[in-house]
Amino acid sequence: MTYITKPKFHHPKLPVNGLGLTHRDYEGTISTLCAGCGHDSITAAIVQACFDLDLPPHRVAKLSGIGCSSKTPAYFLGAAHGFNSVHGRMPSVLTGANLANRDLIYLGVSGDGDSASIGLGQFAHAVRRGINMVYIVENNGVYGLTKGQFSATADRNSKSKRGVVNRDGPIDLAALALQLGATFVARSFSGDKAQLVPLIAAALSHRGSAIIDCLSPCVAFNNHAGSTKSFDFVREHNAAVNRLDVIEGRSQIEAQYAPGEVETVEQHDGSVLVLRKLATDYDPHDRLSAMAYLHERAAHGEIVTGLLYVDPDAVDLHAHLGTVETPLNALGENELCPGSEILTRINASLR
Ligand SMILES: Cc1ncc(C[n+]2csc(CCOP(=O)(O)OP(=O)(O)O)c2C)c(N)n1
Ligand code: SF4
Ligand SMILES: [Mg+2]
Repeated sequence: MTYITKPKFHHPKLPVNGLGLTHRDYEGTISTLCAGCGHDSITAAIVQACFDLDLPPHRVAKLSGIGCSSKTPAYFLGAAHGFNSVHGRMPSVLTGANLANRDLIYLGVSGDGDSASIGLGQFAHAVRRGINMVYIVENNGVYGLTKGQFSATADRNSKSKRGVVNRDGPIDLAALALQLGATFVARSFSGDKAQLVPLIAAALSHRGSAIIDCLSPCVAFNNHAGSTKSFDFVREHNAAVNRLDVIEGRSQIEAQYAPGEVETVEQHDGSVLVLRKLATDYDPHDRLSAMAYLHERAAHGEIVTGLLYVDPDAVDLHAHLGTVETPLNALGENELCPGSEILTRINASLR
């Protein structure tokens, strides 16, 4: 079974938003991810942000690649347009859809493998073109769906569950997005809903490439040697009547802390994230300072979270190309065919 629908009934007194819709109207099918996966928290934050903004779900187009993260669009905005593309190819599909119909709200959801490994080129070109989209990378440093290989965002010298040490340097997608000219760049943590929901809402209101690099722990690939509840132990000590993978449910990791503070978060595998939330006097309007700050804090082993950079006057790909206001897919024959006289003139100008 690839998806499980949710029961339709709900409490009649559920709070409604400005459109008269409840949270349930912004949800999708039941998640089939591992219990405690950070990606589910991001799904909940997307649901909350869209509810808060009174977004009509059918005005949203959600697109993804392949991966556990890329499965998540099934779990929110069930009434939205959806397209689950090929691994690493979501950005080009989103670009095409956006060019054809500029009137929809484009929400791309991807993983660190999807965007920083196989899809790095696609990510880079979508960002530099300034496509009007929200692009969320659910970043766990591994290929969760294919059982925990390092992705290109994994830190040098980090250890996989099998004890392999990663010798490659990491790609920082927020730093890269800044360098590529994204007009909204943020980083957050799946367990910090108080920070993440407003960031998603702000990104949805931004007209340009809005990138959110969201750290999202993978609970499945975190076995400790010697644990009797580890993935390997259970498999080795289990007479198989079915070929099943057993994944232990964990509670989601949460972290709430004030602006300007540093918070250490221990992940399920024992590794530690050192998060620094931007101070309230941080100025997010200076691209160069944002880049310098990211690198400076990274040198201290800290991961900066918050709104790193925003250009409130951003213009998108359609403005760069000078396309008409009417979505291209709504143009009729009259607009698309200028008539033989004008065509003759164009042809003459090209001789
Ligand atoms: C062209 C292609 N190559 C490889 C794969 C196998 N594959 C599926 S998902 C995945 C990695 C997913 O990692 P990530 O994007 O980080 O998502 P996560 O599962 O960690 O959320 C890979 C390598 C594939 N489906 N297609
Ligand atoms: S394998 Fe990791 S990323 Fe995939 S659903 Fe499980 S916890 Fe989430
Ligand atoms: Mg991943």
